[in-house]
Amino acid sequence: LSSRASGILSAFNILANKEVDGVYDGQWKGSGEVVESKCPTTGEVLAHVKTASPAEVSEALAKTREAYLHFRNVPAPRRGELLRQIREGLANKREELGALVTLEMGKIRTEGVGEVQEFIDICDYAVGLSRMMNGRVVASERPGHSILEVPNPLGVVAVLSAFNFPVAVYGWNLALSLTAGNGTLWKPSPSTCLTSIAVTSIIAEILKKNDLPGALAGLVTGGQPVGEALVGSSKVDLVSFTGSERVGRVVGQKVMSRFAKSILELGGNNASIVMPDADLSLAVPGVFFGAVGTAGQRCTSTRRLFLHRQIASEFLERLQKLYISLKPGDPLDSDTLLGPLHTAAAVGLYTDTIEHLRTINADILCGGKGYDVTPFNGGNFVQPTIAIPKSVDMTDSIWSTETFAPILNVAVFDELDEAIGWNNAVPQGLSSSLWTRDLRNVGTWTGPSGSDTGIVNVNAGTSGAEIGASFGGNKSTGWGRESGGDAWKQYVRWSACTINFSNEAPLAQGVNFST
Ligand code: UN1
Repeated sequence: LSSRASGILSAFNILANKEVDGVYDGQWKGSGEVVESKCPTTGEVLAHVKTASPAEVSEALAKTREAYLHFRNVPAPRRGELLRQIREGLANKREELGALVTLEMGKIRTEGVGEVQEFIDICDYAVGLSRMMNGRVVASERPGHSILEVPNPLGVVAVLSAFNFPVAVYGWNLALSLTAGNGTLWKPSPSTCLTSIAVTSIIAEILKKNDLPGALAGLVTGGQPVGEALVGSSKVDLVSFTGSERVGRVVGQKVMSRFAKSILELGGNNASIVMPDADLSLAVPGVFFGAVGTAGQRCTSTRRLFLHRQIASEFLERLQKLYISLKPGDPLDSDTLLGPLHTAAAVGLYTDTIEHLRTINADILCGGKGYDVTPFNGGNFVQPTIAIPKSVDMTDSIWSTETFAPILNVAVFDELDEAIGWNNAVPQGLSSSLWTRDLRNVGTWTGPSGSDTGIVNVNAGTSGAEIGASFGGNKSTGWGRESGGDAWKQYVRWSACTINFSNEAPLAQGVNFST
């Protein structure tokens, strides 16, 4: 193994090319299929991970349920104190964990560390929340009666997360789930097992110090069979799934068929709209980061760009300059802005989409292929691409399909309403952004005839949301909400409790049932 990799792995006691346990339920184990963790930058195998066997998945589920039965009686502010310690544990390893994300996922260093920061931030949020998870008192129509809306811990939350945010998405879910008094079982993407093992080991240590069962934050690595076992299990009360629309459709239906709860974070197909009055010195770099940051592998990445005719050519000229200045590099180097795609399969999807752009005679302004020279042989590097398809019919697959790669499709408009129509005309509804200095445009954009996405920005790009607001999308993105805002309300069971403290027992609505 390269020294580049082994130093990073040693911070988490992961030994080069040794088999690593990929299951934690209070104890580390793993006797299922062995999967490789591969570095997307160099192609080298970082480690072999022993994933969960079917028996280990059921055992972990039973242990997480048991842990919940204990933990639900721990007062919420004490649960908050646990979150505070987890926050400290993560902050102590921020740089190391960020580097591991970069090594295993391929995103650049500042984004790897930024993702750990999101987990830290949501822990801070959860500490406060632990003293504010309030129900309410409702006015009863009957004398001597109170109605209380009470949140109680829900049970077991299964978190199925994706490769592109191997730390933050679990963090959002775990922080709320723990604060709400639940047990959580995590199935990460099979291609980012090492990161999930490192995160789990940090949390396990803190649970141990607090005499709490490790299965409160359990881990089952593995592929589709592990996911299916969790989604189908009557022992799981809430499934939080991040991934493709195709898989999300199956997950949603399965969970619904047993009347459990789900949070779905599926595809994004996010647009930026630039008005003629926009400050281009903000808008150009904003779109650049949105489209090229994380090599276009965020759910929130900018995939569609709608430019007002008056500024279109100037905007594209300035944007292309930034694209051309990009050099692929080792994402561990602090001056690299463009790392590799996560897998070779992702390069295939990129190539297919470029091929499609060529067959429909799109104008490819820059990019459109791999690099002749890359930092390491074997890395999944592709050139960020700007294309102008001939058609602006958003139902064409080039516009309506999400390709998880740095490809930005551009169209030119004359009226804001037309651009908003395009923004809303795709199945997905995660994020969108408008660049303007005109207050009237802002009102239209954020109002009833405006953008229909779950995240609606003004003079800020489509990606890079903070944890304080709830994160999620509408329509085929799945309507899920995680992280801040009111998202915590999904991680509890709600009961309306009517308490009669009078000496009479009147019926509601004045119904008379006396003999
Ligand atoms: C994702 O792409 O799955 O808003 C999550 C952002 C990040 C999270 C993205 N805070 O881009």
